[in-house]
Amino acid sequence: TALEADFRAALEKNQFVLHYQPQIVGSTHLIGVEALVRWAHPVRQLIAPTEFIPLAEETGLIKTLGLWVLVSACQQIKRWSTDPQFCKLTIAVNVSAQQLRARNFVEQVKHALLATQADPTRLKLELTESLLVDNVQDTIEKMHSLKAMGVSFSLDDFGTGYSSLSYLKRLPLDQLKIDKSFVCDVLSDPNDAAIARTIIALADSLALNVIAEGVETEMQRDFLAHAGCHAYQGYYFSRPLPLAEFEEYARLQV
Ligand code: G
Ligand code: G
Ligand code: NA
Ligand code: MN
Repeated sequence: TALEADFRAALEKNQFVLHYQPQIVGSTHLIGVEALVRWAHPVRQLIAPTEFIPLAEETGLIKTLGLWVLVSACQQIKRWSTDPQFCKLTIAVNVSAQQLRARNFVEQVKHALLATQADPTRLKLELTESLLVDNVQDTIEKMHSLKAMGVSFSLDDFGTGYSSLSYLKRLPLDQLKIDKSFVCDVLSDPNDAAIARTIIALADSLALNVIAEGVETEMQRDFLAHAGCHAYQGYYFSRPLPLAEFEEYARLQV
């Protein structure tokens, strides 16, 4: 298709950019960002990932794009490392199933870290549950290799997939991320409220930290805080921002 040809060309021409969405603890304490990719198409407006990630998955080009995202995030970690305002931030990167399953995934991450000289403890990889359903043993081994370097792991969209609790126990995770579909109606839907509370309690029992995504209002934040979740990401704090705007946002936090 035309879009596919465009997309291949875009990978060669480096037409992608990362936006950064703040992750906050408490009321204002900035602890990190999630990196979210956008396609800076020369003719169209900035294209959202929902428009090209499915295509990238179908064509396998997600592996090339994913590597670009990883290296770019590591470059940013390195750039921030000399600035006292930014050097403690983590960057969370989304990892697709195809990327993780690649035989050389661990090598790719190591290479990205070494080539950019980024501090591995600033890199967080976001996995989704669907990704953990098959090849669990392989996933666990890869996670252990990367954790040995200092990389951390978050389980994205938690509660929406099919992973069983027995896998959860075996995976060397650091964080559960409460999916935004539960946060959205947490104040009005008792089921969503119960699910959010249960995920927070589960994280607590497994000694994992927990972050809620899709937090849009102060009342949602307060509900979550009351339930024991103290890390948040969402429009209430900020939408995903281009680098310069994110840096300006961060400077205003102190
Ligand atoms: O960024 P947005 O805010 O529109 O993201 C939409 C979807 O695209 C989300 O599900 C997000 O996880 C996914 N996405 C954004 N950036 C990346 C990326 O770098 N890699 C992968 N695999 N998915 C991404
Ligand atoms: O799928 P994943 O969890 O990786 O992607 C996060 C997605 O959620 C991105 O598309 C991001 O733009 C979006 N997002 C971030 N904050 C909010 C929010 O407060 N509300 C909603 N509806 N979406 C959000
Ligand atoms: Na994510
Ligand atoms: Mn998510």
